[in-house]
Amino acid sequence: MDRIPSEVLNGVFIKHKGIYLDSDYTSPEIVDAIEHMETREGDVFLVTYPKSGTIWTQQIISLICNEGHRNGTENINNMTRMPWLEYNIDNVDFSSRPSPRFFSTHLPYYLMPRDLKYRKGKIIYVCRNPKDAMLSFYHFYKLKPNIKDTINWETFLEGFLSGKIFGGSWFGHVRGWYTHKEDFNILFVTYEEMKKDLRSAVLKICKFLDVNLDEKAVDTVVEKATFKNMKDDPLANYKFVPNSLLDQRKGNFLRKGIVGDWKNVMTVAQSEIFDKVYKEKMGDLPIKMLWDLNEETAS
Ligand code: PPS
Repeated sequence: MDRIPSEVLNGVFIKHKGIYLDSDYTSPEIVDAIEHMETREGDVFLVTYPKSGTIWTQQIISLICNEGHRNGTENINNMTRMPWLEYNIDNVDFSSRPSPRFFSTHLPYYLMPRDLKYRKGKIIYVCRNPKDAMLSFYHFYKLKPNIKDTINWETFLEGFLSGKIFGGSWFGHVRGWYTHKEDFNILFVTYEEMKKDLRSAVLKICKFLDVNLDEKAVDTVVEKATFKNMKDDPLANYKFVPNSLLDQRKGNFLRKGIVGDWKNVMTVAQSEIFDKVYKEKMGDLPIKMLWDLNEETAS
């Protein structure tokens, strides 16, 4: 995997401190400033590698923490509720937001606000098995108007495995956050556990956030966070993002929402190459990856 698949980077991404940033919407200066951002006790940061269940978890957190979201009396989209740290496209003044503040980010652990290392603020890290994240990412690339080249699956796979892709390396991201978890007040959740048992995942997040919801409220959170309902929910489905940023005429952000879709696309040879890289880069960590809900195979 030494060859750099330049099509995957396509000129709009710039390398900065080990990751690739979308230079149309952020800059090294913006990212560097985040390290010095002041955090507060009540802050909640949702952290993911791209395509791992971010907007799903945004919806869950927002529903848990806002009665007005649960009962439909507030008309605020999830990106407004949980703005992106490094892609602050609406120029939100983070410092003037009332507590508790909520943020979303794809940043690696070492670029996060330094205060977080004093366990000031909570982090929810969502991880998805990398074969499904990669496939979801491949489709997402097609929605980004600032990527002009048509990228084939083979090339994308190379880019993903070598980490030369928007967001950087999946392996570096997950490994970094996992091995530095003691430095943070952090809850790890997986996309697959949310798929398997959404209610249990919601309760786990409630506990971490110190929010007590009655049975009915939990039911509402679960109901409104299903794939089917999120797809039709204008506050949650990211259809509010303009086509100039994300062209959803070419495909849906909420695409399939399943575990194991990679099996429909990856050849046996591609999967074997992937497994080899996975073993080399992650094999020493006690992380259990669920590649398919039917199989319960963990590695
Ligand atoms: S991004 O661009 O990084 O913020 O994307 P992200 O939100 O992390 O990931 C998008 C994938 O999450 C799926 N998704 C869901 N799956 C199951 N249930 C619900 N409710 C849900 N909401 C979003 C979304 O469909 C993308 O996965 P794919 O595999 O492409 O369908």
